[in-house]
Amino acid sequence: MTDKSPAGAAHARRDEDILVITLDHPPVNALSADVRRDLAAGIQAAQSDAQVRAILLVGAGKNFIAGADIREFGKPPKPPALPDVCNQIEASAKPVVAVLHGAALGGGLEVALAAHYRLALSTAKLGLPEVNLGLLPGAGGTQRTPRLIGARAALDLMLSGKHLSAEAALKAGLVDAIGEGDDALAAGLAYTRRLLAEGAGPRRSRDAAAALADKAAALAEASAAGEQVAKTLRGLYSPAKIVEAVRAAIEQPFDEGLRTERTLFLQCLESPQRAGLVHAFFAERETTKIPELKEARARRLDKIGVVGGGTMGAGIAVSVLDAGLPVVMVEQDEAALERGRARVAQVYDLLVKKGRITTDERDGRMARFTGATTYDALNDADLIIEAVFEDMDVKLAVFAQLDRVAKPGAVLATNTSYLDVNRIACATRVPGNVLGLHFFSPANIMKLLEIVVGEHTAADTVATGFDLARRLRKTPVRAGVCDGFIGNRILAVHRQAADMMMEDGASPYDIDAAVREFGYPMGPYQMADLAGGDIGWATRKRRAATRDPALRYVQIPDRLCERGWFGQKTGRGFYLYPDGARVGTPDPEVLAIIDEERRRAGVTPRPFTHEDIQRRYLAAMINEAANVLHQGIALRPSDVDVVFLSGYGFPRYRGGPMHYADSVGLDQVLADIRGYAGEDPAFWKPSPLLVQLAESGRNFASLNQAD
Ligand code: 3H9
Repeated sequence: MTDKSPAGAAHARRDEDILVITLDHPPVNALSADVRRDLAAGIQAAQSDAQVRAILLVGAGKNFIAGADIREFGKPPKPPALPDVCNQIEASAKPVVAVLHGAALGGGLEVALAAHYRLALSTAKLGLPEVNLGLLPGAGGTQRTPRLIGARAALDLMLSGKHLSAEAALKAGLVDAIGEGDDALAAGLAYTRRLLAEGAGPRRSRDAAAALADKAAALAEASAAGEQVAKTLRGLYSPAKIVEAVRAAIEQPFDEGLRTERTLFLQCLESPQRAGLVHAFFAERETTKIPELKEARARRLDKIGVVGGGTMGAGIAVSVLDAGLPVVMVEQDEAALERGRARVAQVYDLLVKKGRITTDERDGRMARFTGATTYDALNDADLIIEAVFEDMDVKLAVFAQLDRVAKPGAVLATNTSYLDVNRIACATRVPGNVLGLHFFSPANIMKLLEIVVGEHTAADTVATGFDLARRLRKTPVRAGVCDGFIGNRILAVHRQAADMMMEDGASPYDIDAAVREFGYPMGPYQMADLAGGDIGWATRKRRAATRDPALRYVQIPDRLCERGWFGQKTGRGFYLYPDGARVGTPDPEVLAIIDEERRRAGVTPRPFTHEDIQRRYLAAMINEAANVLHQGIALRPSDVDVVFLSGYGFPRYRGGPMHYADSVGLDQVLADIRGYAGEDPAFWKPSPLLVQLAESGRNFASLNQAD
């Protein structure tokens, strides 16, 4: 072997008559400007080197290439552009082979599609997930993929952003062969030698014609996808552009199609949705960057205890069983335990029915589940999660028992949504072992896990909470102690803003519609009906004694709860749910109750446009989020964004409330709040952090960068 060039982001060396270009840009070989430059130089050098008969592209480390370098989006472009590099690869006079292993995603797959032959190892994950970042495959992917696998399969890949296994990719026609073992270089060299021995020359995807030969059928597939997008991916910008690009692949010659793709890609790149989605991508990867993980390691987790077999306890148990860990559930008596076990079994039976898991998988998971009616059964658990009734005295009693039975070093977690984790910790002799693990319902589905760090919580207890989150495939966010932590504390405030608008003249149906129009899947009153009005009512009653009398209190939700209208589960709440319907219909009686309450409160109703509603709702959310940041309850603005994106349905393409606030401009948000303060200065108090940032011309993102 001869070294042809010094090691760079992509380095080339000859192995007999094959030039091996290794993409070497940790951690995932993203196609940064340096990688593109070196890759292009390698391809060019091979053309004039008489000793080179073929070129092999391989990734260093675990991945081929995870795509374009996402960090470069929004910055001035640096040549060479990726589409040009792909065209250069495809134009090579000598055959180019790509060996795909680990991530071969986005621009990474596009590089491979521009190569002449593709070998995939069993570790390969192939996909065009640009849609998740508000983009479309912009390096020829929208033109080459349909030519290789047809319009329907290409659209499915690009609109879903899903990953394909090597086998699925072979079946689809995206790769030519599957290689043995996990040594990408060895497998790639062997495959390339075989191709050379067979006399294989360049074979260009741009010339593949069979898959789009039936133009009319392909156009019909594109139209069907367009209709589907309009229905199911409502509000998203890039999916329609993907369909348009595929249409160009069908109707236009290749080079013209590439130009169309470029125009559409640049439109997506400039869109605020791309900025929001890329922000969300990085924000989710930031949440584990916390001080405790720098100084401590997680404790060992082999067995998990769950106290309480209600909806929450059962959901947590399923989540833990899914992760391959054994669970022991403790309930107060046999009947309650049986109900808890039945809830867990019911989840798995449903998954079997839907074909998501096999009966063997269900049985395997249930075999890891044990139940008990005494706390002593928890004495060998490494981490115990309490999920009992949301009442401080009940929780204190449970923690006193856990303190008695838990083995030394066991982590004790409370799943409380609001209560003081510091007080709960003090019910034990080892408050350093106690933290909050706030799961969201249904706990086996919702990604968000707030990890609540109390004043006594030890760093390795926190690290263990994050390790559990990783194993459960949750998105963990570190939160400090306060009433409601990050999410529920902020929610309480913007829900209050919504209630005030309801009393002042907007109907709950107007408010829900405006919030949906903003991009939420449902509005706050639909959400309240789904969650059950009794839960919020209990919290309001708990807070009644400590409520600030200067703050306005809207009684409409209480009036509904007093009638037993708790939402879906009782057949009516803010909406009517006749005959167990899951989608509610507006209820004239609710409107009459609201009118009555307005009269009682002496309010003359006034109209609110959808824009008015959205502005107030968001301003209240952003202002309280700023308070949460100011008080150190959340470590950074992007953590607040993640909480709202993964736990509360905030539209992902808007990046989360903090990113959204930056995009609107903090001076604008502050001006709105100051305007509303004229009506109600007690509620609309600008957060000191918001004032400080707005008045110094800074934004929330500047705080993300500071840490
Ligand atoms: C594209 O290709 C556009 C083209 O069509 C057109 C261009 C003209 N760039 O997720 P992890 C970082 S769009 C930069 O924790 P995992 C990530 O931030 C792109 N950085 O690991 C993290 O950094 P840190 C289409 C990237 O093993 C570290 O790598 N491609 C990129 O759980 C590890 O990541 C995609 O959308 C990137 N492309 O998952 C794929 N990718 O350590 C996006 C990752 O500082 N990537 N990083 O926090 C993924 O889906 C996952 O990262 C992957 C690995 C599956 C690869």
